[in-house]
Amino acid sequence: MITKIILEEKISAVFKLINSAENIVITAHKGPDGDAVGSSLGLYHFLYSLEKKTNIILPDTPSESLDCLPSFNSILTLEKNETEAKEILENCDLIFCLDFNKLDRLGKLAPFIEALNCPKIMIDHHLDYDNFADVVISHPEMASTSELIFRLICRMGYFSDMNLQTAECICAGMLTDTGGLAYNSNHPEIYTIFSELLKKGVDKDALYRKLFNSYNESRMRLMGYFLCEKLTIIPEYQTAIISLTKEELKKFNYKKGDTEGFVNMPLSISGIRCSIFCREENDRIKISMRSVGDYSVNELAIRTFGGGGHKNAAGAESTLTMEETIEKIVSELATPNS
Ligand SMILES: [Mn+2]
Repeated sequence: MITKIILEEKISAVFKLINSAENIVITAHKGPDGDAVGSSLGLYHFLYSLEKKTNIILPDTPSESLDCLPSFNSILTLEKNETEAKEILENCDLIFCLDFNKLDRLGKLAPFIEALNCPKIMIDHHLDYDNFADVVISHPEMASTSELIFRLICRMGYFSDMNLQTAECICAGMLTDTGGLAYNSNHPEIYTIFSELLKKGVDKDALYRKLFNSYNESRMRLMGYFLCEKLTIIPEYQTAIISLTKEELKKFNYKKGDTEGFVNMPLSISGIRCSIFCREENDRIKISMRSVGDYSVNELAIRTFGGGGHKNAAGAESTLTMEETIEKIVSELATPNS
């Protein structure tokens, strides 16, 4: 049995909106990860099975490791398909906002979505959402948005119609947002859902290999450099900090997605409770923060650079130099969380 965590009134509101819509758009956060893409494609395949004209429009291109997902190539991005994307948005009559809680998480796509007059449905699991949508399904206690998509489809009465493509994409999102069921995955119902997805025919083992073990040689060498040359441990705060500059990334032929998962690695050192990864991108420093146990990197992200996320996984951006960014983080590590 799966608990009915989404309110009944929200389920019926979404159901009604889907029924009366003809041109549906799904969008998700910039730098789309496995959960953003998995939940979008899962919902996309489901809506297609209802014969609803649906498009996925993302701010930018997802990492290549996700191209194993069915219909990955049908995803449009503002970055690469601007004219087509704008045309579709002009005609859309319902929009799903998945895996983000604030419009600015859409980057350059944000003003276009904000300007739309059609109803917006937000489905997400990040803390502290902005009230920009007409229907909000926000459950920070859930490990992934993909899991919420599964729950939504079931509650609307379509579980038995769920096709393999939908199941596969949901499975991918649930796997990637839990590091392959390594963290954020103590909720027993996650396994009930996995069991149902496997019964739909998903080859979880093959999907795992494609998602987590399909990297290129230069990524492996970059990882070696990252761990060997760049890892700094601050024992008094049980914290690891690692940085990579643009020049360093270039040396290893860095491609988008190549550093995905790096931030989690120092957490496998016994006694480390917090890992921080600073990566230079364009004119800023992207900061990823991960923790284990009670230490909240969400609070640290808010305190340092006004970022945010979840207790054990958060992010922020800095416009300071790399040195200044790290200095600021280290000085804030001394401040205990509330
Ligand atoms: Mn997510």
